[in-house]
Amino acid sequence: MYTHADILAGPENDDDNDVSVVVATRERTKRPPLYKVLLLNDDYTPMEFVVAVLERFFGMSHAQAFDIMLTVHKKGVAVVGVFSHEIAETKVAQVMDFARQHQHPLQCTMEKE
Ligand code: TYC
Repeated sequence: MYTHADILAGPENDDDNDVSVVVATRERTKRPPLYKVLLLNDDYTPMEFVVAVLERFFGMSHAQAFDIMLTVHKKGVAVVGVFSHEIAETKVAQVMDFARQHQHPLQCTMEKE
């Protein structure tokens, strides 16, 4: 180390044997957490409405949407997509608003993956 004493002594008189070491630290980049968007089954929302929701808000083909709708109908719940927090929140709000507008009790939620 180049100390105050060394500065006073001058460059020819650096009398300690300290060594300066530069340590490399690994850059730590953290990926943002992802959220699963879940669709829940109920006894009243028409199947065709759920299929329309999956096509409209999750970009699924009709066949894909029908498959996922049947999975929710039979199992009670299914993951319909995985998104950033902000996108997941938007999807949930869009589905809930659309269901409310049509007076269906369809429920959509999100959870950290
Ligand atoms: N269980 C509903 C019915 O029999 C259909 C349905 C499927 C409802 C999926 C909600 O997320 C759902 N009409």
